[in-house]
Amino acid sequence: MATLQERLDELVPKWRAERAKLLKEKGQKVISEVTVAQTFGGMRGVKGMICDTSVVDPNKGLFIRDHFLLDIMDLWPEQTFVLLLTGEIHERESDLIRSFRAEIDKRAWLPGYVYNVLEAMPDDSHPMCMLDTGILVLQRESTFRKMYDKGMRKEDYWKATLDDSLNLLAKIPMLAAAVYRLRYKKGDYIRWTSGLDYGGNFANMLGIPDPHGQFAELMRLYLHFHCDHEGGNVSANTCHTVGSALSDPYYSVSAGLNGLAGPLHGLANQECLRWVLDTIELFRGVPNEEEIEAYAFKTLRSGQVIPGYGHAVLRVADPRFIGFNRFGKKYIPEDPVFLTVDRVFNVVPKVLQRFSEERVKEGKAPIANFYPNVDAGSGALLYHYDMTEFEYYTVLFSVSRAMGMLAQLIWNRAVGTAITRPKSVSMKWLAENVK
Ligand code: HAX
Repeated sequence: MATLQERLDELVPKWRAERAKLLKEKGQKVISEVTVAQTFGGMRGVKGMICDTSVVDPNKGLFIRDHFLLDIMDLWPEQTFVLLLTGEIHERESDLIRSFRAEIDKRAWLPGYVYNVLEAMPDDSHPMCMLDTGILVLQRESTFRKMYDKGMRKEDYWKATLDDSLNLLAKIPMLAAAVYRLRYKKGDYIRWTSGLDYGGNFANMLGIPDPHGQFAELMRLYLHFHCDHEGGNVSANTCHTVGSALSDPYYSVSAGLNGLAGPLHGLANQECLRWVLDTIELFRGVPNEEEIEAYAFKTLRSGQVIPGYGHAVLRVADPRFIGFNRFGKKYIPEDPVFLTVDRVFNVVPKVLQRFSEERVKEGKAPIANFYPNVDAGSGALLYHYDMTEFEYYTVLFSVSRAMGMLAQLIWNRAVGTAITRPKSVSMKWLAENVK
């Protein structure tokens, strides 16, 4: 039976040859320049790192390897991870996916000390803090660290990284489900079920009643959609930077997820639902378009952002938002929260455009993108299935994003990218040197 490890044994030498060819033929060519504004502007648009797992086209959205997200909506998370890593779509019941699932089954257990640490945390800890702490305490299990200490060869770094990654892929959903059940007092932990698919297992361990299997379907879609968004976003970039120092995947992924926990990044999904529910509460039911417009302007004029709208790279409605919207229209078209999200989508882009024009008149930067991002609609779906604890939503995002971060780490170790160390400059240097 072909395994993921065996397939990578075949692919890694090809990637290395491709890298060597690119560096030999084009190593000294220029692909980007940097303005003073970009040094203050989060390096937006500066091309300065490599990532093969996915690409975000500003005018289309996410491509996983070369596949547009909405063309591969029916992939299950185990297929998604294999696609991120190998660039290949393997059928759900292919030998490779079945052996991958068996590999995850074998590794899906959590040491007792992880539960002890979680249970010792304060009752009001943020679930993201619990998840990231759980991943960090698992670090003692790292194969990479053990092999490195024994003098592992550089060419083999990716193999130990893959081993850690498979363990993390198996353990993170368990850990995330344990955080949910403990933090929200849902009763006993629910263990992993051998033979059940990855998304189905996660849904099952959360323990949300799911008589028609729709919540499991939502989890598969959720894990697929949030998996990766190229290399420069805060979480992927942090994970990459920490990993570039040869910190093992436990340190690297935990660090990346700490970045995902910021409200301008993954935490926006909890903020979004809160904003939508506030409108429903304020207007005592699904608000009409005028009411949404008034509330949106009020939010903006009080100096806050409208969560779930805008993006650092995208300039169109995020296909992940569109995909979740399709799920909602199929299964819960009459749900009031879903209806509100849909109505917000009709109104907020126009509001942001008008607000942006006002900003420009006042000499401020325009808002670059008026459209919804991934976080604008997913909360309404979760809420419908009775997962009402919004602080938990970024944990779901994390279970998925770990796939992309791990695939990127393995790829970087396989190809051999260097420790990250861009050059910073001081304000004095800019003042004196930029003519
Ligand atoms: N509401 C109000 N103002 C907004 C805005 C929004 N939704 N989106 C952008 N702006 C403002 C920015 O705050 C910025 O204002 P200042 O110059 O006063 O600082 C100005 O418009 C220009 O910003 P931009 O170039 O359009 O956007 P950035 O690349 O700087 O920021 C953000 C991208 C996603 C951080 C931004 O659009 C935002 O804050 N959106 C709301 C939060 C959100 O939805 N975050 C999740 C993004 C997706 C993600 O990473 N998920 O994990």
